[in-house]
Amino acid sequence: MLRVLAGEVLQPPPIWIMRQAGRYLPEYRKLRSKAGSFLDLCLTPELATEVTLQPVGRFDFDAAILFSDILMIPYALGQDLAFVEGQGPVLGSLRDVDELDLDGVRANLTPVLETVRLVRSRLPQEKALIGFCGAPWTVATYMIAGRGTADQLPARRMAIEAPARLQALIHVLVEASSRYLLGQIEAGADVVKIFDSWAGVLDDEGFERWAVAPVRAIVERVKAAAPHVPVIAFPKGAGARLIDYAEKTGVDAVAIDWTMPMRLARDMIAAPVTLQGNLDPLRVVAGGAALDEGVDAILQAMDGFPHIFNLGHGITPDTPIVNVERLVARVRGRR
Ligand code: 1CP
Repeated sequence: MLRVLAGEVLQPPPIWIMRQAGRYLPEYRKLRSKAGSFLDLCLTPELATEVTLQPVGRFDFDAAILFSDILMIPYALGQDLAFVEGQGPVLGSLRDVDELDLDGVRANLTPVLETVRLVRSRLPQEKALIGFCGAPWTVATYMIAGRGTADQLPARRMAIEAPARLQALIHVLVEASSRYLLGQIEAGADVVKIFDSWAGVLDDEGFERWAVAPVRAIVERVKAAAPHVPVIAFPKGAGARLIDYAEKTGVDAVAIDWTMPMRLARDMIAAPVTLQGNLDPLRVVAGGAALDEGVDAILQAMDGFPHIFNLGHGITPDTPIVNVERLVARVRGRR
């Protein structure tokens, strides 16, 4: 995967999948029920390490991704956080931005950095370890709404009605995310990924200000301290705005969601970057011909280009394991 991130074309491409550790795996469900809360799981290095390694052991993926969550940053900054069964994340009301404690990043996320260290020490050398954080905009949407919403209306309203307040929050998140990613790199992450799952709900001006600029600021910070570590960004729903996203942010790779044809992304993106993606997760739920055809179309579109195979968003809990096996075999040309 590191070779492809450096621009090399490999056949077959490396493969990992978003949310590869999670509820579709029986071994995850078992460990999760023992761990107590999801937050406890993320903050217990021994357990988080095991969960991180589970899918790599089972499917022989080319990379492991740290088991944690993008909402660990608000937690570390002092905002109350709980993951409520059947409901998802619930955050306490957002205090004055000045009360968010940047020193909390290193202080409260020490166990997560310890997980990175443990995973790197147990992961086979030829597999990459991906560290990650949420992009400031996406993390802000949860901090502002206090939960997941269908359209992130509360944050979008703030972006338009109170941009100075949002800017202050984004500023804190850029700083927190930069420190957090550098901590993960120090602990052994080979690659870092910035998840901007809600980039697509912004208008054009908003996209520049809230999605592009903060990610560029983080990339600059990371590259200044760790120039050799590749950065992947996932600006979900960016659509036509992918054209100069990589150039403007300075990332090494862009993860593409399933709504964007890979051939279009390949031809449209101006910078010479690696593309990751982008099978519709529902094709893995369905399996059979729907899966095979989806895989083949992506492989064909990316033939001759630096490509990391992945889904266009996270794998869903109802995905049959046999379909994941079929996916990996198909990508590697064994089915
Ligand atoms: O009880 C459980 O098992 C909780 C389910 C769960 C899991 C498995 C949550 C709660 N987070 C995670 C892990 C997670 N989250 C990883 C681990 C590594 C992996 O295997 O991929 C990663 C990278 C994330 C990142 C994440 N969390 C994103 C960005 C990527 C994406 O999927 O768009 C987002 C938006 C979140 C927020 C979040 N955390 C959890 C949930 C259910 C949600 C979505 C909330 C919502 O919008 O409704």
